[in-house]
Amino acid sequence: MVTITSSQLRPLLLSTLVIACLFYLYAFPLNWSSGSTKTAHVDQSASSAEQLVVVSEPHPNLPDPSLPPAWHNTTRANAAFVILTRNKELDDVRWTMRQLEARFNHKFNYPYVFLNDEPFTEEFKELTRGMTNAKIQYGIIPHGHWSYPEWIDVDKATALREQMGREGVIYGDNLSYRHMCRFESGFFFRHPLMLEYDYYWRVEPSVDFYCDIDYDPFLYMKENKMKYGWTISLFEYESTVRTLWPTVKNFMKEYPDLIPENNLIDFVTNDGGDTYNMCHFWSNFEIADLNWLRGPAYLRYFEYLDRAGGFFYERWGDAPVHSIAAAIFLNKTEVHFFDDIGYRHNPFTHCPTRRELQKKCHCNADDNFDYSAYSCMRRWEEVTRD
Ligand SMILES: Nc1nc2c(ncn2[C@@H]2O[C@H](COP(=O)(O)OP(=O)(O)O)[C@@H](O)[C@H]2O)c(=O)[nH]1
Ligand SMILES: *[C@@H]1O[C@H](CO)[C@@H](O)[C@H](O)[C@H]1NC(C)=O
Ligand SMILES: *[C@@H]1O[C@H](CO)[C@@H](O)[C@H](O)[C@H]1NC(C)=O
Ligand SMILES: *[C@@H]1O[C@H](CO)[C@@H](O)[C@H](O)[C@H]1NC(C)=O
Ligand SMILES: [Mg+2]
Repeated sequence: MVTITSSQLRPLLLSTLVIACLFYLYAFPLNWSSGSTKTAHVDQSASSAEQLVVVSEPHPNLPDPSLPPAWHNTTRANAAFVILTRNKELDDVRWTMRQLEARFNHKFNYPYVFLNDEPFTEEFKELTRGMTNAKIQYGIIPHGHWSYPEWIDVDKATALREQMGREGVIYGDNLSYRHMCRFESGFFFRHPLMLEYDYYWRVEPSVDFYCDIDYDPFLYMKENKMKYGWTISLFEYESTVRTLWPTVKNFMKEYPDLIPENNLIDFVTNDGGDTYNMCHFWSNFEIADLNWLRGPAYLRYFEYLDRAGGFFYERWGDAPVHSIAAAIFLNKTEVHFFDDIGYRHNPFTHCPTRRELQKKCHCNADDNFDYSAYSCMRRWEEVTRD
């Protein structure tokens, strides 16, 4: 008779178990794509293994991984990034493109349009070309879009600029900054390279993009008939726009037919239109409709402001100019707050705070600017509340 000691029993039991398992698998092959695995998983988590093995399920708001990604849809908007910049900002441009590509554009390949008042260097072209698979176009700004119009008194403009400099106004004594603001207010959208596009996303060197953008914001704008999109709003320096609102009021009086009744004017005024409350969308980020800017209402408006001279005699920024246009010409269904686009332009950050958005971002929600003292977010919410 064969006696089995307890030390011999263990390997025997083990091999019996293995053989039994193999037989089970042979008889009932596992089908990983069938519902049976799900049942097995549930059974397991119900047992004592629950404490040891925690399976993290995908968040229900994330796209279903078994479906093709959203960007496999080949429908794209007719759109481009537009970046006004100088050759010396090359490294800052690359810094930003890296994030834009990683967070969004490697999946969509929207083209880039670079604009400059001087020719781009070969180095600039070569080292931006290397950052993306998308088409890149490099444009020079026509002289008339970056110079004094003939009706401006240059001596008066110079004197007022020097005075603003002495008063310590930010960019107060800076002529190129004024050309930049006038160009962004009235000309970028009619640069020859921009004429072929319907939507633009404005980007500046050295800005940050913090969140995965897994859908197409251009198509979102198009499908929802939206004309202007933003992420940060804030108060303007009053000393730069003293006569802007009086000029806008005269414009509205002269062209009442261009002003729809149901607009967003209360975003920029707290007293029914009497004075400007300094609120504006920060225009270093914009996703918007080029045909709106190229349309008769906006062009009339820009021409009116340009004639008034405030781009040179004061220091009107393109941000209040665009924002006031959005407020007087558009309604709340046509202006979109891109809460899901985490973004920083020094010194302010928009970082989504809702948990399901935050999960796709690498910014700190505590840095979110939306409800700080200089933000116009509260005004926006009051104005767009139903
Ligand atoms: N080509 C060119 N671009 C400029 C010039 N000045 C400003 N920019 C661009 O215009 C945008 C706004 O200028 P920036 O200095 O960032 O102004 P800020 O954001 O108001 O402080 C940025 O994209 C700059 O690269 C200039 O003289 N020439
Ligand atoms: C696996 O399960 C799926 C879904 O239940 C079923 O369609 C498929 O035929 C099964 N495959 C095999 C080999 O049993
Ligand atoms: C004018 O402003 C630009 C920013 O747009 C800045 O880079 C430049 O140094 C300023 N020039 C002077 C003379 O302050
Ligand atoms: C907003 O304007 C659009 C275009 O003019 C119009 O179709 C829409 O009905 C307006 N919506 C509201 C809420 O006024
Ligand atoms: Mg900037």
